[in-house]
Amino acid sequence: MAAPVSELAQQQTAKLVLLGEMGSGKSSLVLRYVKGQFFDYQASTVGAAFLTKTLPDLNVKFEIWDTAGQERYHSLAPMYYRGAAAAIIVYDITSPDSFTRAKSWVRELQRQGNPAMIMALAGNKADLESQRAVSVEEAQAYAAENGLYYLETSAKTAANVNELFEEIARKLPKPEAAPRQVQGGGIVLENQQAQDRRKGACC
Ligand SMILES: Nc1nc2c(ncn2[C@@H]2O[C@H](COP(=O)(O)OP(=O)(O)OP(=O)(O)O)[C@@H](O)[C@H]2O)c(=O)[nH]1
Ligand SMILES: [Mg+2]
Repeated sequence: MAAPVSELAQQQTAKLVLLGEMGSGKSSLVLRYVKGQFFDYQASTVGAAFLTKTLPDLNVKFEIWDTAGQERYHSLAPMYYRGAAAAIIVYDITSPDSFTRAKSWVRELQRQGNPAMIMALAGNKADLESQRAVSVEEAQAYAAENGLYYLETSAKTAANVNELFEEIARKLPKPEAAPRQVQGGGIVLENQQAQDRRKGACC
């Protein structure tokens, strides 16, 4: 019996960038998601860190750029968000300044990012409810106005971390499948990236 189309689908590679104020928890979210780890002391990122994660069920491989929040690295950011299929903008629910900074990242991406980019807003450190300084209602309203997918997360407890990345993977536009005739009369489906690779296309 022929394999279902879903089994023939090519793996999709998607560039994903994390942006947000220093200390909001970008690296912690990525480490929790990719390695299942959390550190109470997490060194501040220098430049950016690169990690990958494959989601076999969704046929997606994320190439993740975890950027540095320190202002002095701001000028490097376009290098990481350009060409990204998705961005996670992180703020810390105990820090109103980090929410303001998140909004300025959203504005920058709206002006200079890929117009088709999927943008997610993550209110991190949700485990610190007693120190909350940004309400769910305010963040939700802002996200709705700006077409952002919004979740509160905790890298510490792992709450909503898998959900955040998986929902982004589900929202990625599917690569167009073009039928290709093969010997024996069968048809295989391959995506545009695979076709480009065969043609030797680059970058
Ligand atoms: N309680 C709590 N602490 C967290 C959480 N996420 C991160 N932290 C802590 O917050 C601090 C900063 O986390 P990082 O992941 O380094 O933050 P970052 O956004 O990568 O910071 P930069 O690399 O400097 O931009 C660390 O001490 C983490 O342990 C969380 O969900 N809950
Ligand atoms: Mg970091």
